[in-house]
Amino acid sequence: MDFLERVRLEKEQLYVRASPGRFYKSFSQRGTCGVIAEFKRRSPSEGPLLQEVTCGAKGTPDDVRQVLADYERAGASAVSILTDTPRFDGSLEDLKMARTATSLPILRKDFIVSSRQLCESILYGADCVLLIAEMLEKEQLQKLAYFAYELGLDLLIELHELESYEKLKDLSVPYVLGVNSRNLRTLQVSHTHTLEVVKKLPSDIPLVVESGVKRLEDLEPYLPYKPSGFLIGTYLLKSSDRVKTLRE
Ligand code: IGP
Repeated sequence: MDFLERVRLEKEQLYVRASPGRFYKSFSQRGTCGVIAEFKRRSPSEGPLLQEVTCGAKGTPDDVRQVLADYERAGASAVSILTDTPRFDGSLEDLKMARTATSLPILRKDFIVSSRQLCESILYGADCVLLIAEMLEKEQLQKLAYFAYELGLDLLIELHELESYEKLKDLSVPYVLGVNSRNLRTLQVSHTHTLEVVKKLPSDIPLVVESGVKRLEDLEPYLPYKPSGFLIGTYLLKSSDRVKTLRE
């Protein structure tokens, strides 16, 4: 082996990613039912969300700190930070603040279409990114998934329609599958729909149920299918006692 070949081998060993990260590990087991607790300032369907819950100045990065402290205290397994500005009033500054505020794994929640957004996610401290199957062509979805994995980001890949699972079948990087109860084309939520999708998906892949939880009973129908977790935002943000709500 000549000098250059030796160096190349050494570098390849150094930079090839050996295993998935903390986010993935927290949700890799079906039936553990951990919670990904979400921080978002507003949502297209609900409007502003923080006004009822913060006591200090609103719209400052400090909101993130307060809310995440509650989530951590209540035993969330991970947090999700909305960074989209036009629809959710979020920003990368919120992600940066989140990184200093919690040691829990952080999901960057945004509409990711470019590898530059993946680089940003790393720089601002995310452990994991969301990719939306219905929003991306199969080729683009796979390209972004491989690149994210190479960068050291874990993946939550979400779908609403069962048919979108076709785009993921030959993906060889590890990921957590999210089933979103909200149809992002219409913003309508249907748990009946999600339950049908969950029933038809393989029972051994890491799976998180997302959106539209308005009361604890909304979670019950899913329990026989042993999800790895639930992603909950609005219900927690609007609750007058987030710690108590999450502990229940
Ligand atoms: C949280 P809710 O209904 O509990 O606030 O939902 C989360 O699932 C939702 O914010 C979400 C989302 C998304 C937002 C799921 N997938 C994609 C923006 C983009």
